Amino acid sequence: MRTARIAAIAIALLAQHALAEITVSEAWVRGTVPAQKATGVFMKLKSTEDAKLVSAASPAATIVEVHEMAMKGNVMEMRAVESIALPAGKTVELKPGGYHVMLIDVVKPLSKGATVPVTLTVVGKDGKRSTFEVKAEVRAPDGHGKH
Ligand SMILES: [Cu+2]
Repeated sequence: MRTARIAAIAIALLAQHALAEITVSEAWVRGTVPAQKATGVFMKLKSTEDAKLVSAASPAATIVEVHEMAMKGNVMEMRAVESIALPAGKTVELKPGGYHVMLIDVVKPLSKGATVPVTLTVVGKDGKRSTFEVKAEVRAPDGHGKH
């Protein structure tokens, strides 16, 4: 029910403000094992206009953050970022070792083959926000999901 309403709002906003159109492909989430509390969501995003991804939410986890992973010296570090830029017409990839959506305090283990809804909030260059839902397919855990 909540999902349907979010989708409807996103469509309404698009119609009113001619916002950037975002195409999402290959959305997936790394599966978790029972003791594991955090994992990442990855996808490819392409916007028709300059925009930025500012936040994410999902019923699969208590806390959802937009993260970046980068080498600092010779240590791989992860941090929350305010936004991820989506330059017009360019495909931005959220992938292991780079940007990702972080699911923290996963409600229950995510097993391979399941689908996780993730709601993304994007701000266009005019400052208008829009929200849309992505279905991320759960892939096999590989033990690298813990940060
Ligand atoms: Cu992370």
